[in-house]
Amino acid sequence: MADCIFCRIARGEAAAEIVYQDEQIIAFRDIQPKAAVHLLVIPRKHIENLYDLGKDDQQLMAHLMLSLPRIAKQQGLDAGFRTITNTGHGGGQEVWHMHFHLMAGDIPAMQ
Ligand code: DGP
Repeated sequence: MADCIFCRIARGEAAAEIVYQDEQIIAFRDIQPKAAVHLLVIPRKHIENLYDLGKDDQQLMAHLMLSLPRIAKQQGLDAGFRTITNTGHGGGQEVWHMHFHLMAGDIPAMQ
């Protein structure tokens, strides 16, 4: 998606503070952090949200989910972390490229 901000970050066309990347996923700091550590973990592939996943995405999603604790540990988050994925307007999604918020330290209360 040419004008998707997270696609542009994944392609290196828009700046972001990247903390991890491989062939399939990329993790970078949220521009509006809501916790002491607030990362966004995304697939490079443009998938709008969880509703947009297909059967072909099983390996990608397994890789992404397995990467979350590894990225957290790389950030020194040995005591735990919170992941949030907002899906659709009803879920408060603002950026329409699937992402997992990975947060720790002064994390906001659940609503
Ligand atoms: P959500 O409501 O789940 O769609 O949250 C989108 C998050 O993306 C929000 O916490 C702010 C963050 N964000 C939006 N634009 C940018 C950007 O250009 N760079 C970075 N690093 N984060 C962004």
